[in-house]
Amino acid sequence: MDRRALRSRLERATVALAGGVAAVAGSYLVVGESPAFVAALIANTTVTLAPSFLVTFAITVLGDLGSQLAYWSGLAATAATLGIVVAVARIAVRRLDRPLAAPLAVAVAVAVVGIALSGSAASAVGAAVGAALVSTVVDLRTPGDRKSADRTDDSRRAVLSGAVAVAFGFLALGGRRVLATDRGTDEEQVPIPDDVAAMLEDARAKSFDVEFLEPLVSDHFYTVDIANVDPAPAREDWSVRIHGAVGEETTYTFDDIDAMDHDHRFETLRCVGESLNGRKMDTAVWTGVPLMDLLDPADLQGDYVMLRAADGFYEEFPVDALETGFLAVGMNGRPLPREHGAPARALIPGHWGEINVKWLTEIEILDEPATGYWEERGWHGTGPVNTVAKLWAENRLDDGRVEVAGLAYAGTRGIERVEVSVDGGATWTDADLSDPLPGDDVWRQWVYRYDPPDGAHEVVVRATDGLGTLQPEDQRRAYPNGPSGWVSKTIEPGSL
Ligand SMILES: Nc1nc2c(c(=O)[nH]1)N[C@H]1C(S)=C(S)[C@@H](COP(=O)(O)O)O[C@H]1N2
Ligand SMILES: [Mo]
Repeated sequence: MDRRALRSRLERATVALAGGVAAVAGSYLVVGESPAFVAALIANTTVTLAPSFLVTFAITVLGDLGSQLAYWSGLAATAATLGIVVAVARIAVRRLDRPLAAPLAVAVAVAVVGIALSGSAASAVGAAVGAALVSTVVDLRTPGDRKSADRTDDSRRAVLSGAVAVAFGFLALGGRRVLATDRGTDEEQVPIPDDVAAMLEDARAKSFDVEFLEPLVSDHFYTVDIANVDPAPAREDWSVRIHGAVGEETTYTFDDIDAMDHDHRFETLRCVGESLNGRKMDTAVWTGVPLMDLLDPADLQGDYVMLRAADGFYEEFPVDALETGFLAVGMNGRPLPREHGAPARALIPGHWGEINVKWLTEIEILDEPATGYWEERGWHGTGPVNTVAKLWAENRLDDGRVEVAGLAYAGTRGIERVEVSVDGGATWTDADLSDPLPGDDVWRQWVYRYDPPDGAHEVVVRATDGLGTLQPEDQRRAYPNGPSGWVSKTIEPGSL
């Protein structure tokens, strides 16, 4: 291929890709990051189809960066897909000597594929307008210029298409922000019920006054899920179906749940995929109904249960664990936020986070054990959590002492004791524990203050659970059984 032909191919590819990018931006402008977003399907499918070693690497090594990468590769794959659609449309009408043939063909083709990807006409129209805009601008020429298309023209059009796509992308980002704030969120205006306010106050009062230490009700609650674009089922459309090995198949709508007696409970969640001293462990006050209130009328007849969700996630575990389970519809006195599973999620006390299924849609009772989403990928994350004492705060006090503090958690076994060593594990002293919050599955804070030796020294922390069991010392990585071991850190008093 000569250079001229190569250059013109590159130009066509750039214009097509720019069209794809503008299509993604156009859809975003109209529907935002909702399930109707044109990138949602591809972004969510790539995670599910990705090889499990890659997903494990992303979770355990890259953490939040991994989710960001997954999200952006989903956007890029969608832009590339729509770019191919743009290219095909432009090639199809190349020989028609009509000024608007290319933009029109692009608009129609992107709209059709956009509907297929998003199921939303509005989203598809946004995408079509974005792609057609790029096509229109690059085809604008001065009259009589037609035959003189040369290589300067090629590169000019390529650069122009890129510039239009980028400018439109920023416009969509900004425009979306304006549209979103305009509507406001009614949910945030709902007053916090008095009983929840009292629980939050209790947690505040029992939290130590230690700088950089997370309070007993988390300021920021972590999120982990397989959805790159979270589901957003409307309350009116949501229901949870109880079926399988049951005497009586039952379905509850949100109104049905709303009409039942609600409880509030403190509960801690921890992800099996976090690092030993990681931050994927948090506590909230949850509002909802005991799962058995829904399950009793169904007459359960199997020994296992599979929970299924609107994002295609599913987890299986022994049915006994449902006995203390909870269907949460509220968090810290507000309606359950979208990223934590609105309108309703399961809470299964004492177990790793993954079976606390968000956007819950089905409770299927099984006679035989089955395999959940993460267990298919090699994890063992459906059982009780490992005991841990995190070291999250290291401060130098005015009087020269060092203050170390953190949170300890052992699921429903509870935390009885936390010990600290400031000499690498040779000698141990008890840390102070925060007064326990009511509830069977709640973490506790610990704090310890000491006169530091000169220079660097190793601080080690270990917890004993409510059964009197000291946690195992050996440090083990998250995969596949969840992190375990004593947290240790080298502290240099001079640099605090
Ligand atoms: N539907 C659904 N529920 C889910 C997940 C998911 O990917 N999809 N992730 C699970 C995992 S691995 C964890 S650790 C917890 C995290 O809950 P959070 O995001 O509210 O902190 O949700 C669990 N529930
Ligand atoms: Mo998790």
